Amino acid sequence: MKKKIALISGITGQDGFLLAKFLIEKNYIVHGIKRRSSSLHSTVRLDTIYQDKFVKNQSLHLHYGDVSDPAFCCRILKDIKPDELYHLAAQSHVAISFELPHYTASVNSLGTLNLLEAIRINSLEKKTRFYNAGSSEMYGSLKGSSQNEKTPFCPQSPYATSKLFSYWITKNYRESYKIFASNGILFNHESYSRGETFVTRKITMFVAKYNKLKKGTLYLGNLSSKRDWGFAGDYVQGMWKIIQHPKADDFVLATGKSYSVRDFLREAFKCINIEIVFKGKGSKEIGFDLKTKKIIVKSIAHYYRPNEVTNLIGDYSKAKKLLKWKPKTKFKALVKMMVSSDIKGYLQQN
Ligand code: NAP
Ligand code: G4F
Repeated sequence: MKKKIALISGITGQDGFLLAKFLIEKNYIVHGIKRRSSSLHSTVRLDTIYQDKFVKNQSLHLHYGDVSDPAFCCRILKDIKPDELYHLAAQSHVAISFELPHYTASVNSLGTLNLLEAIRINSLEKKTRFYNAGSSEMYGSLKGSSQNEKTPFCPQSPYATSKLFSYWITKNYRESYKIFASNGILFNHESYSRGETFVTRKITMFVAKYNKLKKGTLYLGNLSSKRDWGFAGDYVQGMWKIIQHPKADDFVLATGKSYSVRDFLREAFKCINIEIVFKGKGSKEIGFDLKTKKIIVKSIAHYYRPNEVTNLIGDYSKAKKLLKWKPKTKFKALVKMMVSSDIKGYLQQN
């Protein structure tokens, strides 16, 4: 049987890597867009699945490109003509979007438009199924008990606002040009491959270092903010299921439970047998080791955002019903998986 061809924008990121791995295991030929970088570091996640480009019959092919370049988007779609296009490329850091709002909008909003236009210009409306990486950040802070596909959006950052354009233009091209274009509205999902400056990975990497050195301070922002944290491995399967669904549509993927940054810290330090307790409020809060009384965590104003989404909880019942998708990994198992992986990584490198 002819192998399916997938194109992934953002293949060098957490989700791109995990999705590529998943699709290769499903016997796809995977093409990915990578940005030119001055070092090899940006493709480090892909090292385990990449073979030299001169090896015959390989499943993974990388192409230099940038989604903010419309000519490139047109050319790659013309050359690859993918059955499935997973658009994951983004300036995905919410705090950085306040520092780089224009850049964030141009990559996240226009990048999506460039790829949708490339499908249309190359007359691939009937051939290429399009997945857009929408975000729970589009909702803003939780008002009711949970957020689903019908909850009104109320973006609270340049990142969330840029993702809303991306969400609506995907819907618009679905309705106007009959492109199979679906939005995933994904709540936070983490893994051992999570970017090092997102809060979960920042914590687990610190815990791994502290486990060995027994010293140092972790500086963080708002410890009270709550997120619905799932495992990225479960979510890339959800992306694939969204694209396999007979009809293009929008789906929330989440766990339905939320935990604070403080909860994450407690659980992560528990993995190295430290009971961490907290004292103080806001940017004066500290976390210390109950046994030794050493201060390990400090909340500082520097990491606070100009506007904060205080809580997010997703209702994934539509995905459960129509896609038969549900998250398999629970919060505690996720924290443990990330801490164990970082401990192993730290010990190998030091
Ligand atoms: P990530 O680790 O930050 O990866 C982002 C990817 O986009 C990287 O491969 C990056 O390349 C690439 N990229 C950035 N700007 C680009 C450009 N102009 N042209 C081409 N590629 C570009 O993000 P992630 O966690 O995997 O998330 C994947 C997508 O899902 C993003 O769109 C994110 O906004 C969205 N999302 C994520 C979550 C989550 O919790 N992880 C939740 C909801 C939605 P470099 O490696 O070169 O930087
Ligand atoms: O890990 P975060 O930076 O993730 P955030 O802002 O929720 O965004 C992630 O999830 C979104 C889905 O909801 C994605 F769309 C987006 O692309 C990204 O993947 O921050 C989580 C929480 C925030 O409330 C933040 O204020 O942790 C708080 N936090 C506290 N101290 C911190 C820190 N966040 C970071 N990055 N660094 C800190 O030192």
